[in-house]
Amino acid sequence: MTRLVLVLGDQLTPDVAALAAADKARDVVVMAEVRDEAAYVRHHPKKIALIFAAMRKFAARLREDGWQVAYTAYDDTDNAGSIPGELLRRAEETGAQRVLATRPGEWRLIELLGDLPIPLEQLEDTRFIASHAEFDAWAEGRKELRMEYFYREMRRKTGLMMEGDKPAGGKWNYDHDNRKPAKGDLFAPKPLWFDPDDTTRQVLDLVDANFGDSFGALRPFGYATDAAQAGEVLDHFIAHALPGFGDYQDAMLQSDRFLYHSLLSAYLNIGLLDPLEVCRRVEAAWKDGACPINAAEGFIRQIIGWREYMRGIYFREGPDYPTRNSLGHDRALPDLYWGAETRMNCLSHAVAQTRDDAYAHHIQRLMVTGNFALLAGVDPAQVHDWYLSVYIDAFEWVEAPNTVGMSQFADGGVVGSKPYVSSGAYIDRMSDYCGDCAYKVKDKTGPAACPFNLLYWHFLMRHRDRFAKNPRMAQMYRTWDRMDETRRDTVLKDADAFLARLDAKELV
Ligand code: FAD
Ligand code: DLZ
Ligand code: SF4
Repeated sequence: MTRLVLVLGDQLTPDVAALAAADKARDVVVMAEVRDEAAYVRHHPKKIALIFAAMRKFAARLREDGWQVAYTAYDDTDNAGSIPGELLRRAEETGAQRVLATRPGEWRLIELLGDLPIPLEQLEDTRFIASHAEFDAWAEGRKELRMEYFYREMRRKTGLMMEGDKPAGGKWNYDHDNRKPAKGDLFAPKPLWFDPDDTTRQVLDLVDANFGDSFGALRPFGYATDAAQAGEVLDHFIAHALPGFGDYQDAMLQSDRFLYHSLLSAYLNIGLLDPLEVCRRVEAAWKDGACPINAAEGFIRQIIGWREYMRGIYFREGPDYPTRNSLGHDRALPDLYWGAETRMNCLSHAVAQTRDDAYAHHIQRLMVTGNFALLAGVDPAQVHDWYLSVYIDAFEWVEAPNTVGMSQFADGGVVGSKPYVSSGAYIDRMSDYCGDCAYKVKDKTGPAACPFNLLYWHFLMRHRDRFAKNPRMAQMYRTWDRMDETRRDTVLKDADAFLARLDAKELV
């Protein structure tokens, strides 16, 4: 009996669970570019283009491998507009009475598939290092789910950078060496981009016609759209950027948007690259002496540590996770996130880069856009929506724990033991933004004071009851209490005035 085999836009891996369990001789693969997936948030046009182009090329590859593929293009006249709709249409067309699917990376779609009126089996996605059962077994009974301990389990499990049962070099974590600020003359390698091929050019025209009004520049488009190209990006990263990856991981520079980052997240997340293979390549480079230990360890930690940990949290915490709001924040997301003019140079740069490339690196996401939203008390659901929309690599299983958990502390401390907040001093130390800003990072009050300086104290005071006893934050409250009272009043008044201007949509 024929079955339908669903392959979603982020499941573009030849041995993804549903394909591995299917029978090429009798089953029909279903792939569909649909309105509901393209529009559940206002995706950046580059993200839609990447997914559609990569889907089309993956479908062609499956056909070459002998699979029967029922592919629906976005502008096909009989497109049902949703994944369940397309499955039902194809079931009727082929007479198939069962569906095999790899479990989607988002509760929304898992639930929709669960409601399908024909039998559908959702197989666990095996493209990860830890299964759900392994993560849950690790988490069970722990008071705190700290990434570092989970990461050590993953090192032991994979054997990556291990010498017997000890970490290579004697330390699990070399993060201490990874905090070098950027200097204007830092010579970083350029990322590898591709000229769009015929398939990609057709997709770009389609996206332009249908999503041209969304926030973000569609062209120039240089992302890899198949596994071979993504492999070239990996080779390029290892040869040119990996050696500097550790040292400058947290740095931000106006003249260089990518520094030593890999730009591999989108390719990993849609299935063009395998996370374990990527880590083995990086380990091999370190063993060959091609990069220092802090670079290799730092990179591998991001993938087998943070990436896997975030996925574990998302599925363990359940469907309500993205809606949590433990700090009760309710401010509307300021228009500057959608490109409205701002005098804050750090935000202006991070948003412009997001608009142009659908990319910003981790510290820009965490300590510039995320930090500002948290300090200003923005509704975390709106912040989550923004991150899910604008980044090329954004899928809810990884985006939500990073945004709702790590960045906005809206999960009440599941992911982080304290909120990631900082004044302008951190941004000044790690970037060259402040020198070119209309605000003065050294000013703590007054019309030119850096808004991060004002809002930092405002945040701490708003949430004093909650955080004053946190041992990692108590020092900040002592510093505040030692400040002159008039000065404290001025800081809070200036912060209130700034927030009022922000709410009134004045230029800030
Ligand atoms: P590199 O700096 O080169 O890092 C290497 C790889 O490590 C990345 O490709 C990625 O796969 C992995 N990685 C690094 N940090 C994390 C992390 N915190 N969580 C999971 N994986 C990590 N990452 C996404 O893949 N999708 C998202 O939607 C996403 N949303 C984020 C939202 C916020 C608020 C924050 C603070 C971080 C978010 N991240 C997300 C994590 C991180 O910022 C990106 O993975 C990274 O910037 C991607 O760029 P890169 O490939 O050049 O990464
Ligand atoms: C993100 C996305 C977009 C923009 N479009 C499609 C699509 O048309 N068809 C499809 O199968 N998948 C798409 N995706 C990816 C899905 O939204 C993704 O599988 C879920 O969000 C789960 O991670
Ligand atoms: Fe950002 Fe403040 Fe620095 Fe301006 S002074 S770039 S607002 S941190």
